[in-house]
Amino acid sequence: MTKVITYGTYDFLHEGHIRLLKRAKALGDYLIVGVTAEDFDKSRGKINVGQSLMERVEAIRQTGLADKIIIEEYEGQKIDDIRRYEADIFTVGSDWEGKFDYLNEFCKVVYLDRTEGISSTEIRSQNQELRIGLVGETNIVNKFKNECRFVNGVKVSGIFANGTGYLDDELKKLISETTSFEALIDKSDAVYIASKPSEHYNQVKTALENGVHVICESPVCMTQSEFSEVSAIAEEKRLVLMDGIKTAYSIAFNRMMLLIKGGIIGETLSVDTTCTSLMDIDDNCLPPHIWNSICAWGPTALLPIFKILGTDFKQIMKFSKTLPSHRDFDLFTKVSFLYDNAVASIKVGQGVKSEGEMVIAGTKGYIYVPAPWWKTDYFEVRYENPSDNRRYFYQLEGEGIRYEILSFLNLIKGKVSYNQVSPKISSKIIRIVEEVSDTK
Ligand code: C2G
Repeated sequence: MTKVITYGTYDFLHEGHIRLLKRAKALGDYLIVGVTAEDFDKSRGKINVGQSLMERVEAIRQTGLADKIIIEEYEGQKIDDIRRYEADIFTVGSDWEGKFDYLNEFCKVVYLDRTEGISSTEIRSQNQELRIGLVGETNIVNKFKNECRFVNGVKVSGIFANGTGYLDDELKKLISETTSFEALIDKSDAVYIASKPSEHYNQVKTALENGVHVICESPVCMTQSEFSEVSAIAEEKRLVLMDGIKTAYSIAFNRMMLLIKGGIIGETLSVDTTCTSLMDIDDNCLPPHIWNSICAWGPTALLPIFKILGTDFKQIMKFSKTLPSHRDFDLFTKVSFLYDNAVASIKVGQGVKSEGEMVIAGTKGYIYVPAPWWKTDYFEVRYENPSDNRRYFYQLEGEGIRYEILSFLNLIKGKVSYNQVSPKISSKIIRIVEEVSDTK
């Protein structure tokens, strides 16, 4: 019996896949098909897979072509599988020509012609073309636009900005095509709002009232009452209102949260985060695009605290250094939190420099995340006995913005219902922003 083995993602199974499987089957008597697991796809840069693993396995099963279906979960598994199942032939489409020659050491390698003119990417794009309008003039808008290219089925519909600010040439050209915020939402299914925090509420409300989904840089609003109002509109219109704290969508951060919930450091007793970026701030002429520290960094710094310890802190103590002539502009802020059984603190600053690290202390050990912790692809779990320490690395492309956009898309498509930044956390973040910005 000649055993043939092949692998694929098989997202939205199509004629190209099926032709490949038929020809693979014809190479022998027994066909093993490896279907890639989501995490394995993500680790090799395929973040857009639209169907779940089980949907893709079921589609392969229904072809009746596979004598055995296995799941491909890790780099190097092909060698293990060829040995385990005593495969005589490994085959894959010609788009991989040369990439698997090393398997010749274990079995015969055959590349079969790829079927031109059809691809999962194309099918995904047709399924879900989402037009996203951009709002704002800072560099983060450039990054967001560039990251949209990595998410299938998403395209930029235009940009509304107050001046060119820090926009790149591509976006500067686009500005003239959209004369107002209303004109932008008319040609968009969703908007990404990165304007000044003081403009968020009106823009978020207008977009939602016009049936447009919203992803907004945090803080989404400047007061809790404004936020509950826009949340109610989103709820009533069944629209997505997403708090755009990109750290929340990074793989490393989410794995870290799961490990903590699983007790890897025991009971968490303290969470300390620091986020600073020293900006050129002139008290006499404050550039409009520079946000104060609690708005620029507060949401990010608060996120792990509220995710790990919850939002029911008992007391807070705050210290801010503000600009002499702009009492609502904090150059540096420290906020300490007292919980029933834990403490926490944030240190944030646009006019100060410190070590941008995060330390999460527990009864069995602690987690250390080096600067810049908020866009990390790496963290350590450390114990009393250093030989027990563990290091974790996770892919983080483009500062994690593409994962944020994908989460937004999946929330809109209804593929996921869980928002990485819950309205409760968003609201508590806004409460802290209010407290710190309250200059009374
Ligand atoms: N394929 C094809 N014609 C197409 C599209 C895909 O022949 N129009 C082939 C691919 O060459 C591959 C198989 O169908 O052999 C599955 O393709 P994908 O689902 O895109 O997965 P891919 O990442 O290419 O799988 O490690 C090997 C990879 O897992 C191969």
